[in-house]
Amino acid sequence: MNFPPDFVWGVATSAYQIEGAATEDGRGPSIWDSFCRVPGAIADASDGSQACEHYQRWAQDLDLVADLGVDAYRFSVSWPRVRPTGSGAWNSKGLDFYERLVDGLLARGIKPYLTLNHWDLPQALQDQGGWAQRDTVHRFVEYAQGVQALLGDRLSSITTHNEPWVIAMLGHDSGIFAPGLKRRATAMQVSHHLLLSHGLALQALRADGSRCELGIVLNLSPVQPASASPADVQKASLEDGMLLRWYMDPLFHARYPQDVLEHLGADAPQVRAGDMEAMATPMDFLGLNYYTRAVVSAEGPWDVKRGGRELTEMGWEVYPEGLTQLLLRLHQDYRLPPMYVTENGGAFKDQLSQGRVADAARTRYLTQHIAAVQEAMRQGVCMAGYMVWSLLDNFEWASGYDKRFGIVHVDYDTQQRTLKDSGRWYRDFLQRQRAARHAAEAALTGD
Ligand code: PNW
Repeated sequence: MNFPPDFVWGVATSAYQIEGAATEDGRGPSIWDSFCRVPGAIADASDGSQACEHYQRWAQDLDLVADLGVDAYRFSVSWPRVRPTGSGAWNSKGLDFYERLVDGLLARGIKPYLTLNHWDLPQALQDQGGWAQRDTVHRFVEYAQGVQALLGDRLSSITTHNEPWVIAMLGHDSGIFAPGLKRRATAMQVSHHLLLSHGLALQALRADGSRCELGIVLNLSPVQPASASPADVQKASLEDGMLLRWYMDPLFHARYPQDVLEHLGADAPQVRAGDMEAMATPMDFLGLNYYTRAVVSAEGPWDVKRGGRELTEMGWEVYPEGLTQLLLRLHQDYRLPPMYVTENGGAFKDQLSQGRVADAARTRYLTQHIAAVQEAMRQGVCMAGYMVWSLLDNFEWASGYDKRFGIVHVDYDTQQRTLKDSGRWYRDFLQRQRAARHAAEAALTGD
């Protein structure tokens, strides 16, 4: 497989899933700290208070990232670590941590890709209504400006939000994620405020002289009808509207999709003059997290199809051609900046035995999805990079620690890290990519 020489290869993590140190050095509580205390919310009744102890072990973890030979590391900042109540005083010890992390990446020759909001909203802001409140939009813009003022000169990339659909729908409609609310109208207002805060943050960061690539990360899937029946086809089209067009249309066409607005009726969000234009502020990149396709039928809620295909431990179907389909469709329907796959990977039954994790299924998953990206590029889609989810086994939200996505195994008793076979494969793959890159450059310069 040959990719362009400037294609960015990476690995990804997020703050609440790996850092631990939930009460250290002045970090304030986040909505995930609170949600984890709700009985039954987390499958194994765990939380992120210790996780991978990355807050203490960051230097060792960055050595692992460097050993892989990636170009970039995608991580997120914990908002309540750097501004404990989301407004008011900043926490210098929290800021120091991210400064050490970013400098540590640069010292190892790795590009820092920073995400501002990977779900861990300060609880104090939730107490005032959270993302359903328009004020939170302005608190987020201040947060973005504060982080850029400190780190912007050393970052390659800033993502405003990770997966606004998940925050809105899983957090405020089904309620299976923090803050655990179950009201459609609230969820849609939250999605509006996330998109608005994204656009206003981009404007503010640019006004402050940003030198980073700026964008957003969406979780998208092709949404397919379970059968050719008109009812299933119609349902699939509506779910595609809720998942993909609800975010892509405002970001790129400054409008919400009409069919979804009509379906929502009174649950549609309150929109003020100027909001739609702000949301469509041009981006430097679009990030996509891809795991599987969605197959929907008129009767049931949407589901992953269990059509004999391999399922991961999450119950998600392994469906790499869906990634090619998705990228081609986006390329056809929108005028896009370069895209990254900012997350892709799987939870599999890993067994650590004699210092080795023989996770052939994960290696196969990654190989097939990287090939799917390449196929889209061959058909003309502009792709800037690909990142594996995840560097480490970590706190998998409502699933707790039982589901492991890492290419590095974590023993939660000893905090020992072990590179899995998939991690070795990724390292070797990247080495071959680099060798091909050098050969191509040598051919160009004629030596
Ligand atoms: C993403 N869904 O979450 C997140 O960005 C990661 O933090 C997470 O660990 C990873 O995927 C694996 O789950 C999602 O149900 C969680 O559609 C759930 C869904 C999608 C994305």
